[in-house]
Amino acid sequence: MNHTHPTHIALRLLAASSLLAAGAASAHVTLAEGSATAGSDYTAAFRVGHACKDAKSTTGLTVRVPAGFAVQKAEARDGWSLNTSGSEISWKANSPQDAVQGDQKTQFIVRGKVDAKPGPLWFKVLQTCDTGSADWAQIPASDTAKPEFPAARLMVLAPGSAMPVEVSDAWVRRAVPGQSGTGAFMKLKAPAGTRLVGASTPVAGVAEVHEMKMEGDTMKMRALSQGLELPAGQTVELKPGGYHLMLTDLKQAVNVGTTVSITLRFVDAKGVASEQTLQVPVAVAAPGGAASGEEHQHQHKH
Ligand SMILES: [Cu+2]
Repeated sequence: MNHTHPTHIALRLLAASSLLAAGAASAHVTLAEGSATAGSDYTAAFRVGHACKDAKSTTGLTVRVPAGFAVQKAEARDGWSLNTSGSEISWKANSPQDAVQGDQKTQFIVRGKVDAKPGPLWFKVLQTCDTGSADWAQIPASDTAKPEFPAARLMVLAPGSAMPVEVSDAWVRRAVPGQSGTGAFMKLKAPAGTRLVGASTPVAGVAEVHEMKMEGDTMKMRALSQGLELPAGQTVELKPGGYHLMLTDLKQAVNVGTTVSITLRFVDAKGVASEQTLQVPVAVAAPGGAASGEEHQHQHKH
């Protein structure tokens, strides 16, 4: 897949603000884009990736639209009937064949405008299945609470506050058992200028923003103590042989076929901090690119 906005699908960007609790399980119904600026147009794409417990398929979805979101249009789906009643939008499969099967992933889309004040805005979603249903309607009592059936959350941002950074082509280099470090690479594009100041991941004790440079005939690496500048609208590439995220003190092997959760920390020009958590796939080399950089991987001279 080669999406221009892989944050939507390929990377499964889960959270776009420090206020968001990370790590929504894939079984939950969540919004593909977790944040939006107050007053802006917003496409609410409700992601369904699992049927209800013990069910084979999803046969219906009902979104209870909260005050604070003005619906412009709910998108019809082939083979499904769409009904709007008051603040409720419902899709229903016309036949079992049209239902969303098991682990098939899809999105139910509602376009509109965010009228709410900054803060979390909750969309309660009833998922109905061939057997039973799941009502994603719980609003967590705190940022760290993890209810079993959380409502889908949209974090409404104040205009001018930290905008999510677009992340594309992210990957983590595979690390075999016993290997102490590896690197993570990606393209970053900040809509408003910001600075990548740090990162963290459960798989490594240390995650740092590094720069790699030739000094004479030696490749040297150093941590960027001031972070990495991301000028507005420009794509900055973290790649083997250049800027990268260095993951050291690895806690486990990092295997191809898995993903690594990485939280990036940003500070914008006004000093506003934000963070984004990504699920980054593990690879041997850059997706679609030439294998390179392996030879530089462990040349640490800090
Ligand atoms: Cu490094």
